[in-house]
Amino acid sequence: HAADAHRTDLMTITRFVLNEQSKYPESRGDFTILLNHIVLGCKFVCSSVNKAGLAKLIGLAGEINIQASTCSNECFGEEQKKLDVLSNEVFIKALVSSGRTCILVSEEDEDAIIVEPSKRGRYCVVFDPLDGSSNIDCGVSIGTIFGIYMVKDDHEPTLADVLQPGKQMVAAGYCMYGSSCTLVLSTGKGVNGFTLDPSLGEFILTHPDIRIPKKGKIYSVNEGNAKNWDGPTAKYVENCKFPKDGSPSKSLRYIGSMVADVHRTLLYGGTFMYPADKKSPSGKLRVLYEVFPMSFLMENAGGQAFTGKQRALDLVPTKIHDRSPIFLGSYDDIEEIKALYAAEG
Ligand code: AHM
Ligand code: MG
Repeated sequence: HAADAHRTDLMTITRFVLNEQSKYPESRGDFTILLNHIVLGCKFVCSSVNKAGLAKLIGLAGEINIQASTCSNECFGEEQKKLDVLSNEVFIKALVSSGRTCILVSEEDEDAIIVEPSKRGRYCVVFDPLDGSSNIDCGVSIGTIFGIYMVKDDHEPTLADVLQPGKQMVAAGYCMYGSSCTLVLSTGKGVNGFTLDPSLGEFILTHPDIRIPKKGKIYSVNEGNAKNWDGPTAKYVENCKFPKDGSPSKSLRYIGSMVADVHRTLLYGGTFMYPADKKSPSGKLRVLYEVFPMSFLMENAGGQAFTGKQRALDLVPTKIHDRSPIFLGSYDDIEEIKALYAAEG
């Protein structure tokens, strides 16, 4: 039985990537090692996110204990680090110690991190260690987003190595800390999803070859910004609610965590948008570590990603924290948005 075989012949993320990389004779296993360090970061953040509510309670108990001086400072004395700061530190340390990176860009750090020469490798990693900050304190899904570039020779790393169009990425993915912990990855040939089995501490292939439905029934956008939208965005959302061709109106779903909203879009189809508006002419989301990785995944799953002007993966960032409007999702739905922008001129 196929189902039985799966139960005893586990396809872990490491095994999956090793299989993939073995098709390239020049592969030296560096990518697998890098990915293992990213996976370690994801597992750590997952466990911290799961304990976050509990940690507050333990913190309270700690104060009582400290008064009774039964507990050392080590357990409770230090004020708890914010989850996003903690996640950033964990990822930076994991990436540097992999010995496979040369430059890192994190949403949490203003400047890029140039890895010290003795720990350098060929990969550049851009990441948002914990995205969806407004959802952290209420236990709603949040996630980590990452994109990976590769440098060809071992020149001194510079910003030019990461200020590259998204289509040059060699891999991208995200990890969602939700009802389960799910890691979605593309190395440029399709998209695969892995779920953390907490009893094994391993990500197991649960969503092989994810293909986004060609057309969807959902749209996802912060409609509170509608008064500042441009014409094509307003018209598209109007069409979702009051279709002119007799088709049923679409459902609105918006979590406010890009990872969760994009994950749903990948699996169920439809559109996710963070458009430009009069107040933020470049939208909100960051090109390098939000727009690019998600656009890379969308295209690899058969969908599209559009900025309102061009294919998102063709953008050339000029600064590491650049922003861009983004419309991504099902192929046909993004075609509709592109047509509205084309009509606008
Ligand atoms: P953050 O980096 O402060 O968490 O902001 C990014 C998040 C995305 O996850 C999400 O798509 C978007 O902000 C939601 O923004 P808004 O609250 O304006 O709708
Ligand atoms: Mg973010």
